[in-house]
Amino acid sequence: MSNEVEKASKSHYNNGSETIFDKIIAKKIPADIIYEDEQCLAFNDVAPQAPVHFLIIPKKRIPMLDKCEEHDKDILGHLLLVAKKLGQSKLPKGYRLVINNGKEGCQSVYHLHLHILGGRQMNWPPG
Ligand code: DGP
Repeated sequence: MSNEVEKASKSHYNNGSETIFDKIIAKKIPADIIYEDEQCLAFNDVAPQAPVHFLIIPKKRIPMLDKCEEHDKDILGHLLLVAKKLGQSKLPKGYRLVINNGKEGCQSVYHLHLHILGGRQMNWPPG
């Protein structure tokens, strides 16, 4: 079992309580931030799975995709458009977008995040 799968197996939905990503948003702990606007933050993943691997998170505390509602459609669209903008500029040959949702989806941090991976040929199907 990989480290990331093990972490996900020990994590669970936390009723929307604070996560490490809230501390990154509040700048209480450091992160390698590559983009920020009023609604979201992007920073390099601490455990990269590809030469380029960063995360885009909403500043609003949304624990996971499953908890998104109709009123979250603007922020969800915004996250995708930021992913496109950063992906196009940093990974012009292509990139992958991943959202892990829940235990079997391998989610370990219960604050919604998009993984953007690239800088090498991606394989399919993913593990
Ligand atoms: P997921 O398994 O989809 O919940 O991915 C969570 C990701 O978050 C994982 O790839 C590692 C990353 N991560 C966890 N804690 C930190 C941290 O404190 N800083 C940064 N930069 N990344 C983190």
